[in-house]
Amino acid sequence: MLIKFRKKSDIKESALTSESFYNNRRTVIKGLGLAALGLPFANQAKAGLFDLLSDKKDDSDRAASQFKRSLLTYSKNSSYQSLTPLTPEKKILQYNNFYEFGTGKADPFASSQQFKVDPWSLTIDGLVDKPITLHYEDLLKRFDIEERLYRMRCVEAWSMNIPWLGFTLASLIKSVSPKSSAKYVRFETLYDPKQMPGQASRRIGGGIDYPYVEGLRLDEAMNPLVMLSVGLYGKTLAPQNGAPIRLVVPWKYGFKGIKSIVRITLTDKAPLNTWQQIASNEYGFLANVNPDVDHPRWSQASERFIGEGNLFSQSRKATLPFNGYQEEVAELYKGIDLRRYF
Ligand SMILES: Nc1nc2c(c(=O)[nH]1)N[C@H]1C(S)=C(S)[C@@H](COP(=O)(O)O)O[C@H]1N2
Ligand SMILES: [Mo]
Repeated sequence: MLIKFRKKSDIKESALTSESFYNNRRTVIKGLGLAALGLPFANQAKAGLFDLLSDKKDDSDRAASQFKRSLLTYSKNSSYQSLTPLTPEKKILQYNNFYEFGTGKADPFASSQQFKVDPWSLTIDGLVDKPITLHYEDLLKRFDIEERLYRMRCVEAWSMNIPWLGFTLASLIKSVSPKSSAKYVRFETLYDPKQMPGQASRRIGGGIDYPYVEGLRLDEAMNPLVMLSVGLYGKTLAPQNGAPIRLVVPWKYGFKGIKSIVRITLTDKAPLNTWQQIASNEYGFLANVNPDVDHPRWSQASERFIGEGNLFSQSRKATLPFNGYQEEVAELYKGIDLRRYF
C-alpha cells in the first residue's frame, strides 16, 4: 500500500491505494523475511496472509500469543439480524486497516497483540453541560450492549458483513447534555508511539500526522444507526479492530470508523478528518458510500466482498447508495450536492 513517504506529494500519489496484488506480494515477501529472521511475530504475519490465501485452520501457537478477548453479555437487535453471509471472524481479525500498527493488511494483527486496553479513559467534552471521563469498566457496563449485523464498505472497494456489539453514540451524547451551539462531533484515537509503531515512524505509519481524527455532523452522530462498538462476534474487540472502543457508521466509507477512541469533543466547527487532511481531493468529510461518485483513481460502483473462500474466489457485487442504508439516512443530505461534498 504505502511504501515510502517523504514529501506530501508522495502521499497524494499512493495514500490508501486500492489493495492490490502489489500489496499482497509485498506482504508475502515481508512475512517470509520475518520468518527467516525468527522474529517473534513472524508466524503471525505469515499465517495472516496464508489464511487469506488458503483458509488454513488456526494453529495453537499463534492462538496462545493472541490478545485475550472476553465474552460479552448482549441482546440481539432484531431490526439488524438478517444480513447474510457474515464475513468469517478470522478474516475480520486478520485483514485490517489500522495504520498506527502499519499500512499492510496483515500488519495490525501482527503487531498489536500486546496492546493495553485496561486501564483506558474516554473523555467526552467540548460544548456539553456534563463532560465525563469513562474508564474501561464503564465502557462495558454503563450502556446496554446490543448486537447489530452491518455492512462495512472500505473506500478501497472491498467490504465485509460484521456482527458488531455496542451501543448508540446518541445515547452517550444525550447523557452529556450537548449545548445548543454544538454542531459537530470530533473523535480522536489514542496517541502512544511506544505502543503504536506507526506513530513512532512515518514510514511504518504511512506518513499520517497522528493522532487519527474523525468527525460527524451532530445530526449524523445522533442517527440511531451510529454505534460505538466494544466488540464483535460475541466478544470484546481485538486491538486490530479498534479495542476497546471504536466508531461504526455503516453508510459511510470505513475510514470514518475511527478506532481506539480516547476523546469525543462536541464543537461548532467541522473537524478536519485525517484522510481529508492527507488528500482532500480524494477523501471528503461526509464520505457517504456512493456508487455514482468514483474515487479519482478507481471506480466505486462495485466492491469485493470478503466472505468464505480465498482472495481468488471472492466475487464482486454492486455497491449500494449509502451502503444500503438509504431509507434511514438519505433525509440527512436533502438539498446537498453529493458529488461536490463526497
Ligand atoms: N485510528 C484509526 N482508525 C481507523 C483506521 C486507521 O488507520 N486508524 N483505518 C480505517 C479504515 S480505512 C477502515 S476500512 C476501518 C477498518 O476496520 P477493520 O480493520 O476493523 O475492518 O478502520 C478505520 N479506522
Ligand atoms: Mo478503509
